[in-house]
Amino acid sequence: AELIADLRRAVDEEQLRLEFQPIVDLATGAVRSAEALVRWRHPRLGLLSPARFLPLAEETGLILPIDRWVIKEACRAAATWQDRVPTATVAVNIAAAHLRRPDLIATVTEATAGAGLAPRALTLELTESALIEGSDAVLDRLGQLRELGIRIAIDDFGTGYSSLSYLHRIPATELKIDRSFVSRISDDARAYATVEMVTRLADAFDLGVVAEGVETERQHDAVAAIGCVQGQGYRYGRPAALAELRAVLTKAA
Ligand code: G
Ligand code: G
Ligand code: MN
Ligand code: NA
Repeated sequence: AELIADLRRAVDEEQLRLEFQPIVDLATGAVRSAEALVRWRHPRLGLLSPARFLPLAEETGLILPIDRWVIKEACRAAATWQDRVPTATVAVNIAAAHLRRPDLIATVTEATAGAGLAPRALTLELTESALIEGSDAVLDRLGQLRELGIRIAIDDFGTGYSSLSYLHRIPATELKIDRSFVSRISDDARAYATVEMVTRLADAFDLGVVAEGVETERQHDAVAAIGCVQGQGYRYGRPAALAELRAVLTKAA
């Protein structure tokens, strides 16, 4: 209960901060995008990871102001690296509760416009479980976001209860292959086949594809050999402060 009161103050008192994890082009190693991940610098408990406070935030509805803050800050951050790499994009995680809100569109367009960021430089990451409860209203909303140019990634792909048919309905621009498959890719033929299948699926649907949680050289070689286009994971960089991300962003050849 005390933590709830603290969390309520956290947004107002600027205790939240963002870290950015690079997403690389597997063929060239170039970093042209990053995922924003929220942390809470608690006055007494120190730096808390999302796992410590997001469940509470979702229960109490505080996830909405948190996500709004994250969207706004991520857009401002991305605007600062456009001079370096004009095509660079930033990805933010969006809670299921947010997807159900009609004002998501206003939140997103105000954030991009306010930061002077092109809508196509922002990717919203949605999990399959958030999408599966998607009503027609949610699908409409996603369609409107796409029309505005906002990119839509399906996060943790392969772990939800989705059927393949929903890929026909959701206007996604990319799939992020869950790290549970990538982490087993070197010693589990089924995990390998899953990554391969999702990569082919993404190609066939003309979607981008990101292998998540790449930690080792072997995992990198495997996802690259499969033809996965992008990768994310400790092999390429941990979530880090904005300045560090700026330093590794690489211009397109
Ligand atoms: O950074 P870390 O690995 O601890 O993140 C754990 C989880 O928290 C991830 O699943 C990620 O999607 C989620 N997460 C991180 N930042 C945000 C955020 O700003 N908003 C929401 N809704 N989820 C986030
Ligand atoms: O659910 P989502 O994909 O948004 O989660 C992203 C989370 O995964 C972040 O909290 C990040 O810290 C974590 N992460 C990123 N790369 C790696 C990795 O290589 N290994 C592990 N174990 N976790 C990772
Ligand atoms: Mn994510
Ligand atoms: Na993910």
